[in-house]
Amino acid sequence: MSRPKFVAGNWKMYTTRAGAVDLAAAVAKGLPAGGKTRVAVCPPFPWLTAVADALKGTPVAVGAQNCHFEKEGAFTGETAPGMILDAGCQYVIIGHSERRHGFGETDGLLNKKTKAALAAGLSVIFCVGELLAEREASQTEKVLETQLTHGLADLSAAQLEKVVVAYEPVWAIGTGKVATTEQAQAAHAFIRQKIAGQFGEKAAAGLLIQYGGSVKPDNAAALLHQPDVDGALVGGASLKADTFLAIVAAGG
Ligand code: G2H
Repeated sequence: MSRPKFVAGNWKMYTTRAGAVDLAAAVAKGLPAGGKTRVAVCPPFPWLTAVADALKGTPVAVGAQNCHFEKEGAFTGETAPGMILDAGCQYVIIGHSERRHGFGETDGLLNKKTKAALAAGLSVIFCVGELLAEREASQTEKVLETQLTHGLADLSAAQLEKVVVAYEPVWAIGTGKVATTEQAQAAHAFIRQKIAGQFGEKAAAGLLIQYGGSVKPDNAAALLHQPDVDGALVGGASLKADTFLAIVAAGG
């Protein structure tokens, strides 16, 4: 099955309001003519509306980087999926390793967030990935299997159509150590096979699986041409329009 490529920029806790709007506008303006790669940017929460407004009428979608699992309530500092949708977003990133390992988010919590985001009408970029110690102990597949089994539990195959999986080996995030194309392809093929077991062959064949972890213009093309790599979740290199656009261009 031929799948579209999808490149998303995760701006993490960077940019000013003006910088975010300028970056979004520069990305939209610089999209390669005739390019088929789908593109999204995920700014910090306070800039979501401003960036969504700046991108109105362009093909660049907007995503948030996290959400709560309740529709509303006394949850100081949290943001409901419906609010993210209302701010003009189409996507939300759930389960980024910086949430899993920096904020103690568990598979059970991430499952609740995923279900709430989908119920609100958002698409989900669901992140999975192993720590260096887990890879060195040959636990990569076991970790991915557990994260997918529990994180995507109780979803239907129809709901999975609004889920993108991002494989982000934690040891490659922001470290400059990118997975080799062989390591990335092997993990992506494993994820697709696991999804086939969990949701069926059709769902697995249509699933977009992004690679994330030190993606840069000089390694993007090789990664994006792997048969099971359907795009990239880009951190550091998404903070400059020219480097992000070069990665988008590598997707075709
Ligand atoms: C992984 C990635 C974006 P970077 O966190 O999600 O960041 O490209 O900086 O490694």
